[in-house]
Amino acid sequence: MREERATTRRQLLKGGGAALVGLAAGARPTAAQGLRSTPEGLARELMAYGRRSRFVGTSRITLDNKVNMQMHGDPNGFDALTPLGEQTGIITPAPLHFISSHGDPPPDIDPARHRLMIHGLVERPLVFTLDELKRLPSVSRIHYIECLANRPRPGAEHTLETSHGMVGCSEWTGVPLSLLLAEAGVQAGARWVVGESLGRTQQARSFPLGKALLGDTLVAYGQNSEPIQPHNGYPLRLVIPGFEGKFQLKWLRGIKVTDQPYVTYWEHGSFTRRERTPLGSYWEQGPKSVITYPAGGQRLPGRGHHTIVGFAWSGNGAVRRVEVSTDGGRTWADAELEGPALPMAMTRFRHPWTWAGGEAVLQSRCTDERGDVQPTAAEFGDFWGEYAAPHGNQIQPWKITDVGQVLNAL
Ligand SMILES: Nc1nc2c(c(=O)[nH]1)N[C@H]1C(S)=C(S)[C@@H](COP(=O)(O)O)O[C@H]1N2
Ligand SMILES: [Mo]
Repeated sequence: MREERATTRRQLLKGGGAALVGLAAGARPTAAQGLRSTPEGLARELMAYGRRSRFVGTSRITLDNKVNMQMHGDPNGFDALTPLGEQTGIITPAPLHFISSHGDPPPDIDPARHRLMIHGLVERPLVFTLDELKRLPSVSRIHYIECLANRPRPGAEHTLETSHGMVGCSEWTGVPLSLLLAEAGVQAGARWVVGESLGRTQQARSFPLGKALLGDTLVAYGQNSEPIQPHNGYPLRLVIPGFEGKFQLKWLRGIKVTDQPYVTYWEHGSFTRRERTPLGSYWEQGPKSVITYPAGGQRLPGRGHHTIVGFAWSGNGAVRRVEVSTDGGRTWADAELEGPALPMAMTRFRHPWTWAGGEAVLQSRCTDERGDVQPTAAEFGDFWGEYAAPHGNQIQPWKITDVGQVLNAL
């Protein structure tokens, strides 16, 4: 077997171009491809639709139903975490974007048969096919989506991903909801919008009409220049920049304009607090940041120079400033923002640091363009009380132990 491969490779080296050789050298036929797939065959195959090098194994961290039950009271969900520690730019690759789905596997929607209905308190109820939507003027915008369950937990031995992995950032392409509503004509007295989705549990959520009319809410069909992936809402989803993820319905099939919020099953059951109505919801997420290296679950390879890196984002707009403390919060220094700081998008920061050995506590603090500052866990607790908190944007301190292990310091 080994000799066979060596021969093929030698033959390839004789005949092939440099690019082809590069690909083939890293490619080994998998069981599924069987013996028919020669290195050349595989190289050709990957020219049609690429695949990662076999040396790259980054994947989402999938959560089992027990965790789902604890987090959402949902035994039938599908949840998976973004491998944030591996993300090197502001865009989360679609196959690695976190998943938070309740009660539903992704429905198998035939795009040719899918319809979006705009109805309720409108002058002209409208039904769109996907092709019709795609003929309308589209916009592409980079926005994060974050689940409200994403937060550090005091006393928990969580890793970067189990505390902060329910956020992802994509370039979303679609039609502004404001445009569709203008076509339909919103009636006087309309105040709310109810998004309606397909799927086994046919979930619906209410959000204020004002947000829909701002122009930044999208009925999206594209994610990072491809059709949205099934787990993230294929073929249509709502993208409501800066709002908690729960509102951003996947497998969207209806937009109903109403005069008051609905209290749908999921709004009553697991997504609102105290009041147990959509009015007890929280909307924009506050400024937030987290250091992704060195971060919980990692281990420093040795003393000396390291570059602290992380992400910041805010539901209020763009990130204006990120500060980093390497001494447990006694002193803070401005981190460098890397690349564009876009509104309601993940923004990358970095800060040089020398680990002299011994214990240290690292943390980051975000200030957004509205001037809001990310709270400490203590400030956060004072404000929200004992109650399982919304947004979860408190500062995450990471403790470096004297052997370089990184732990949750809360
Ligand atoms: N139809 C439907 N839409 C949904 C959900 C769902 O369970 N069903 N989950 C919501 C929640 S709680 C979150 S956090 C986001 C997550 O989006 P993602 O799975 O694409 O990351 O989708 C929202 N949209
Ligand atoms: Mo969520």
